[in-house]
Amino acid sequence: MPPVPRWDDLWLNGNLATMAETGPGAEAPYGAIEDGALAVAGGRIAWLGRRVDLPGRPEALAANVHELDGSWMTPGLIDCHTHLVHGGDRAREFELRLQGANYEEIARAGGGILTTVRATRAATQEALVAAARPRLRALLAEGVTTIEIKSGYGLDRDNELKQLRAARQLGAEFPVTVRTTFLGAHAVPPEYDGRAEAYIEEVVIPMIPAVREAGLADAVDAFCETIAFTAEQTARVFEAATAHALAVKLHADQLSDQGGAALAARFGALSADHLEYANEAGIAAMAQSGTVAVLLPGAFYVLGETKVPPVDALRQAGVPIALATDSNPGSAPVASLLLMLNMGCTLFRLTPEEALAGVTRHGARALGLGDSHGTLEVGKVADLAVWRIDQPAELAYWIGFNPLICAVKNGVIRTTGTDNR
Ligand code: DI6
Ligand code: FE
Repeated sequence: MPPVPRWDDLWLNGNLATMAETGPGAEAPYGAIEDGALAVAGGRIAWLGRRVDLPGRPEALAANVHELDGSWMTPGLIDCHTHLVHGGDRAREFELRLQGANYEEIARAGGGILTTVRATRAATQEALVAAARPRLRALLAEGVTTIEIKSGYGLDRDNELKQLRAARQLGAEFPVTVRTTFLGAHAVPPEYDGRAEAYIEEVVIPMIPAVREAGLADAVDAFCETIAFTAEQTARVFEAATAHALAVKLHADQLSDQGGAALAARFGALSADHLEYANEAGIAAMAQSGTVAVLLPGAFYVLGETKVPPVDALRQAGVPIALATDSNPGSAPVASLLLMLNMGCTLFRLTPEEALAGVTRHGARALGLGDSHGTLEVGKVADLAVWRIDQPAELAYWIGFNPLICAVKNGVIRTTGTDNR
């Protein structure tokens, strides 16, 4: 009788960019192990290392042996900040901005986020899911295996719940982990015009225990900005989230310095996102609290911003830096995470290695998934991406070219239709 294989799958004859800080390969750039091997059992990574160190003949070790054929394997990519579920689009505002209107003026005139609120309220859950599917497919085709999706275009109880349910439905339909974030404090809805406080107290705060009990939200986010909510209002939301044991995240210091970075840190936020205008004290506080900086170069690019986030200061303080699409109809009509790697490097001067860490190890941490996702390490979930590239820097180098061969979600191979083998 042949020996019973120990592993379900064994990947061979390629290179691993583990992105890990400890374990095999950790001391090399990208945590690289050239001519490596990686084994999967029960949907988790069971072994990885140099092929020559495999404890036996491949066929004797695993039920299925896969040929990497010189390609590179990375952790599955993580898009840790999106507004993927929404009604309609804002191409009209794109045209207006090209004619000179700016994002804040459009928002103050009742357009911007509120345009999308009207379209989202008018859509059924099924219509929201249908509209999001092609964008999600585009992200999955680039090796994304985990995505965060926020609410924030419903701005009343039923419509926020509808958005969160649509996000959960996408997670049930597609081979991807969906983390949902309640962003009730995204904008003041028309029925509360001029009464932001009342909106926070009457709608946002009561919804926090409701979304938690319904299992519809993994975290709570807010938009702290002159066109949205003050630091005090944001703190009220965070107090409620904390009281109900929900993690917090913050749209912080995107368009102006609101002390958002320090506020996020004060509440031990998982992440503070955007951060173009973050100040030194806020960055130091983030380093202390272990809050991840999520940089969103797509929004920076689309809005024609000129003030880049303080990357050097974040680096020096040792703040982990993640990168995400911010996929949303207004400031970031983006459905490519690979493009964000490129823009993170070209616009924000991240290194390609930092950019890749931003959509793997640090992206996982920004979602509270650092123990289970984001690196190639024994015991972690087998979410993997396999690329037809000669070196990992190519993931940030190409523009509009997708070198993915296949992705693996919970140990199961997901093909994409592209044939880069
Ligand atoms: N900042 C953003 O980049 C998105 N939300 C936010 O608070 C933009 C949302 C939109 O314009 O629809
Ligand atoms: Fe956003």
